[in-house]
Amino acid sequence: MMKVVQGDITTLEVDAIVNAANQVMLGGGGVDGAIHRAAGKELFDACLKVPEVRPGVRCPTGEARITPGFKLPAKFVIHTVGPVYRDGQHGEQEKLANCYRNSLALAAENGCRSVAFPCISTGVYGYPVEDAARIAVSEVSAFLTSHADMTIAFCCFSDYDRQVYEKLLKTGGWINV
Ligand code: AR6
Repeated sequence: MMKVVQGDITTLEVDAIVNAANQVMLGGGGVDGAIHRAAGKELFDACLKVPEVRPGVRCPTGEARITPGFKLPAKFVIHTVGPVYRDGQHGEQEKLANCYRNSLALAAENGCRSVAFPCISTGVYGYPVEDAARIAVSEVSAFLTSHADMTIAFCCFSDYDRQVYEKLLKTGGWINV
């Protein structure tokens, strides 16, 4: 099932929380900073051990990597890197969809039954939340057709984001985007 929650993702008691990271994967601002602060220094050390695929890139845009959650209530952190939004004409949609697809595949591979996502790319990376939410809900609902036992939460930080997701789930407006 899918659900919408509002609040700080670092407090959620789920099997995995997803981090809106950057390619270097060593922390940053926004939800990334909050997750690193709450998980503790061990998360930084675990990220450092993730091999670079090329200099300065541990996780290319659209891909995902998993680490333990350390001090978090969540068992795992799945780090994914959303696209920086330019104008919607530079493959942003496909890259954002890949974030959800790859994060969910990694969660399933690691036996997670409950996963929480923040609104990836919609902060510093500038993705319009309405468009990002349609992609998020579309990918999650497609994934759930073959993983009906899993619970996926969209963890919204703001009232506005929560309303966008709630409206989408209520109207089914994500179908065929
Ligand atoms: N819990 C849930 N959501 C949160 C939290 C929190 N504690 N804190 C912020 N958000 P952003 P991006 C929301 O900017 O756009 C970082 O520096 C926030 O309100 O965190 O993918 C990384 O290192 C927004 O809705 O991620 C990258 O460099 C959403 O999380 C870059 O920012 C995503 O905003 C990634 O940018």
